[in-house]
Amino acid sequence: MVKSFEGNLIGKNKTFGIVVSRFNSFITKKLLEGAQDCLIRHGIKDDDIDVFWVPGACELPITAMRVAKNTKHNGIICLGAVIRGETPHFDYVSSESAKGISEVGLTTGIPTIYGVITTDTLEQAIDRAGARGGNKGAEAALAALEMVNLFDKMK
Ligand code: INI
Repeated sequence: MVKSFEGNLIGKNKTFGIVVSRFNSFITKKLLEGAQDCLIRHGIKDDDIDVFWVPGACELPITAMRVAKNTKHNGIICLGAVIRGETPHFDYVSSESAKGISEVGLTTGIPTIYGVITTDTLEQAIDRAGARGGNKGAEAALAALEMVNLFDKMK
């Protein structure tokens, strides 16, 4: 018989670290609100969420790695906003943060979720931070919950 494994979205007794970039904080604060709200509505206690602020998306990976090494958290959510209209090194910042965040998950085994908005314009970023395009922070929190629960089932 085929065995199928899937994570549910139950947050009870789980702890999460959220690493969030201060760059474009007008957007990232909305992502953080979305992520926290989503975690709390899925049963995670306030005290079981730690938030770590960093200067920009480039600092997300190293900080996520530090959080992962503390092993206190079941999952890590990285939040940032890279907007092409405002930076000539958009490609560098977005690809380095994506690669780095993925590496944290691969090397530590702790679900480390990429919740970085990469857009051409500020308007697109606003759309994805709680307006028409939903909230990428809440989506990242859901992915983190699912992965943590999936890994529990795989033990
Ligand atoms: N960091 C971001 O999070 N988003 C950006 O759009 C951005 N731009 O435009 O450059 C950005 N740059 C800062 C970078 O992440 C580092 O904090 C900085 O280079 C110091 O290491």
